[in-house]
Amino acid sequence: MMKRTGVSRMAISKQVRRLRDLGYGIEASPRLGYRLTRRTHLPVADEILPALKTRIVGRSYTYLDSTDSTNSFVRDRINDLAEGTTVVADSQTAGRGRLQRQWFSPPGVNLYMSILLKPAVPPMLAPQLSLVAGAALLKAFHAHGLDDAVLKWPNDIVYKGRKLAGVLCEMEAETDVIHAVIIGIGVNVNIVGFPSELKKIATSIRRELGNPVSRPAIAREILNRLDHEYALWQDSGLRNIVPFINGHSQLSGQQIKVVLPRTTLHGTAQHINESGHLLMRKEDGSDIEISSGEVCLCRNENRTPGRNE
Ligand code: BT5
Repeated sequence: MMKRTGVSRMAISKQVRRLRDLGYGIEASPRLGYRLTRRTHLPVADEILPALKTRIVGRSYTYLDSTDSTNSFVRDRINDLAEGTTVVADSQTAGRGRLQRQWFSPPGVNLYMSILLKPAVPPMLAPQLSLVAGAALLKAFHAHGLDDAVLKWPNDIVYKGRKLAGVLCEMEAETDVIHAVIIGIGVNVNIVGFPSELKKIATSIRRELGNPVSRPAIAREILNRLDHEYALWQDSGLRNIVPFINGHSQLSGQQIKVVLPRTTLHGTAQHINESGHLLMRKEDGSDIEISSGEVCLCRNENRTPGRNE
């Protein structure tokens, strides 16, 4: 092997040690060489990069055993990292959701990843990237047999009423220039035991399909699809993305409550428009465009009709 590859025996055995540490099974036979007996289920670079067909996403790839938050890891290094840099961790000690909420991030079971993008668009368009990521996630899940996965505007992927994945889009910008957008994606892949506060509201791919799935396979699918949706968005904004999302939107036609900083609105969710905003029909029949906010389905709520809190 040494003669064929020009790589020294020491260099090979160092790589073999590294791969074994990552969980690969490698048998060594004197004179014959090495044989791969078991792949790893970790989303390490060796499992991801050979299968990426991307233009930008995953151009640089870092795998971490553990970090506080992959979004924070990228944010602390924005100026040194190229567009497309992808950071994936096996666990997070301070995984974040929106508005300082926590993202439950235990080791060995899920995907926690952040992708750095540097789009040349005005900062007001950056929130659209949540929907770009949402479309990529939906397509990845549909391709893995989760046909009923839907998007709960603006950033949740929900399966039969339970949250399967979340997107946290963070931006570094000045008034009219984006320095970077970090797309954080958390996916419940093989977790089956949730803490009590999440039991009724969360699910995982494994719970829904009934068998464990390969984290690298899901990661590859998401990254390939994200690259494609990002290219589409750079070409034509959300025009060619929202029709797909509207076809898989949990909220369409539902009674909803939108919690805004100063008020709460009630109405019926309509479609998501090409700006990425949610249209809601109020009880007086007028439509209002919602650009951000917390949305709750009102199905089981008792409330006085015609009142906006
Ligand atoms: C989100 O926030 O849904 C965005 C989650 C993004 C997580 C990724 S992981 C990689 C990257 N690095 C980070 O630090 N974050 C990103 P939000 O819509 O605010 O939802 C948060 C709420 O979801 C929590 O308050 C819980 O109710 C619930 N939750 C927490 N962990 C969950 C989990 N693993 N699965 C389902 N629901 C969860």
